Amino acid sequence: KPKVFIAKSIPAEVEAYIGEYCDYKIWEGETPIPKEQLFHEVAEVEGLMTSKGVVTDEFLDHAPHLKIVSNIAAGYDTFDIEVMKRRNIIGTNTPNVLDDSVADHTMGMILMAARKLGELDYYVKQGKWSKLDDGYFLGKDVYNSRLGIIGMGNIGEKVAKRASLGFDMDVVYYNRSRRLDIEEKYGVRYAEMDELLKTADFVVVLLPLNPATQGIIGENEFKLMKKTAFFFNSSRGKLVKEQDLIVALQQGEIAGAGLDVYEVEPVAKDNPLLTMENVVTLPHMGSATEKTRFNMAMKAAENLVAGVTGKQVPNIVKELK
Ligand code: 8YV
Repeated sequence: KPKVFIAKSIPAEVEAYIGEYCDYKIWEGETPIPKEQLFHEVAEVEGLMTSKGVVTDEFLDHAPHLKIVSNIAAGYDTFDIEVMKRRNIIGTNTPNVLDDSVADHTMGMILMAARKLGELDYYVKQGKWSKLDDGYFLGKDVYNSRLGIIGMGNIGEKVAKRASLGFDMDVVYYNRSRRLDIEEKYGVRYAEMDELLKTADFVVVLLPLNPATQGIIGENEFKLMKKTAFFFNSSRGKLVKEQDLIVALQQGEIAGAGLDVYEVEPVAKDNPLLTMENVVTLPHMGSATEKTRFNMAMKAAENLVAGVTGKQVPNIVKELK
């Protein structure tokens, strides 16, 4: 059986499936696995399953037999695409299975920030609810407001559907290409980036991270937004110049934010974002439901097994096809 290494714990059923076809080892320690340890573990293997492993020349020099890196995530910004192309390494992700969970979570962040749900929860738990005066903790309505979605991919579509059909939001989106199918299905409208930023009450970025999108949101974008608007990021921290976001929040250029992702993760304890009451800070949990994480692991396992047994690999990322 081909040797594979699994760099994080996975459900027993997924492990059993891999065991049918592969001679496997699973990393049981803290994730991410330390780099030197990973280099050691991949010396003999043909397949690696990971969610955080950075695939570079240095890494591949330690994995001379490697055929496939199966990423347990939709995002694959950890892949150096040029290096993988040159060295003929298969790279896969887990598309589709997490879209609804991430969209639910994104709507949750929007509601949390707009209606101050986190603050209210904390207030009650601290035993402060003796009387709740009218006029305290007043939020902003989500329904009937305008949502601007930057990036209309699979997750963008699911957010657009919820916002438009469920929350009566006026949804505008910006994307490299028009998505007429989504416009028609959910009554959403394409807008240029400037118009979106200038008019939306809630702006959410749902783009993949790559050299073209890194730092796509910064000072200029926050300046264009309404002072009453909120900014959300459920995709990748590096899409946003985080220092510019901090300044925009400090200077009142925008009203608040909701973040599941950061430039550096885990976020540094002294990051000013963590002391701002108008910022919802979550620990990169968009896909984290039992069912979705199971489905992601299973999909990644199917990719891994196909890659090391010479079968057709279902989810090769588009840049490597
Ligand atoms: C995480 C994600 O990677 O799918 C993605 O791109 O960002 C998430 O699902 C998750 O932490 C995987 O472990």
